Amino acid sequence: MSTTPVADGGVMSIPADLIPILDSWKNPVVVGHVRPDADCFGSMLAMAMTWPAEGGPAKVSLPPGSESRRLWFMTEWAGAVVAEPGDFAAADGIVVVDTAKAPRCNVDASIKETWSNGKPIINIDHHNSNTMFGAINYVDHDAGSACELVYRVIREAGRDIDPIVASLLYAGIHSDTIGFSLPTTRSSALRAAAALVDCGARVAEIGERLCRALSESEFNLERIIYDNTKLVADGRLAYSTASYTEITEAGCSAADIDDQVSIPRSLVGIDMGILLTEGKPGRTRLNLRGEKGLDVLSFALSLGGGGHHEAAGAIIDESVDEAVDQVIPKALAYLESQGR
Ligand SMILES: [Mn+2]
Repeated sequence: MSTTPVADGGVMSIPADLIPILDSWKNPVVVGHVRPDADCFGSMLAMAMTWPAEGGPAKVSLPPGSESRRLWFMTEWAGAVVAEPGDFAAADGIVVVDTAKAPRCNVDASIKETWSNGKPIINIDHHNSNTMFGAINYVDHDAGSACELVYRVIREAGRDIDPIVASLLYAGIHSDTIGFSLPTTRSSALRAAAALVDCGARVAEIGERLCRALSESEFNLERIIYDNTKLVADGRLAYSTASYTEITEAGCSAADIDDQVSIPRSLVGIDMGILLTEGKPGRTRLNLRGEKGLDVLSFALSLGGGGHHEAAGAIIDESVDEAVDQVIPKALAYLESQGR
């Protein structure tokens, strides 16, 4: 059933069997990655709305801990129904979006080992580190977002795009390209966004909610991350940190860590930006960003993580201070090895 798509007209074509199989499923469940971001919510919810189950909406896997204060409006717009563990057993197939590898799938802890048992998986993603774990894989590394790929699939399938689906997809494209500002902003992303606006995407409201809607707690966390930012290696590396205590005292939790790596990253002239956040005591998440074409994916992979060439991440089972001591010297050595 596996298909190798080929480039066609500038974008990768959809595997021929993807849409017929999707259309044949009566009870799909849609899965995204742990700590879902706007691209993950948007691609999951748009899939679930466009390929509903028989007699009701398709179920989306958003186990406890998936709630993001800033992004939960997307699930409310979609009227999403959250999958229970039993829904996986009843599913005839599973759609996984925006997720590089099966262990990163956001499923309830009680079914962590069994959720995909024997079910065909359609894997729609844009991560360079995608392991092609699906029966059908539509993995386009050149796409700026998973939402752009879901948009292509919906279009190719000839299904309607109502203003809610349009808004969800637009939000994901906007967010994963950081407001159409990253090198991943290809013309196909802009064309998809334009078409979604024509379908009724709520551009201004999404801009407001994604870019200008910080709670006071999130603002306080940003203040801490600004304050903790350090510029080292003659300005080639900027990094910042938030310890578990700082995160919780700001009134935030691990679910509020989203794209705050853009704070150290915003310094001019850097090659790499890193954010280290201790969402749980003794467990530190790294967000890595490469500038001027620096590939941070191979660095992330060397730390057991994954992602995209210019945006990647990893988890270190250490406190944030320990993680800084371990990671920053390795990051400096990595920069050297890349001739930076
Ligand atoms: Mn994405």
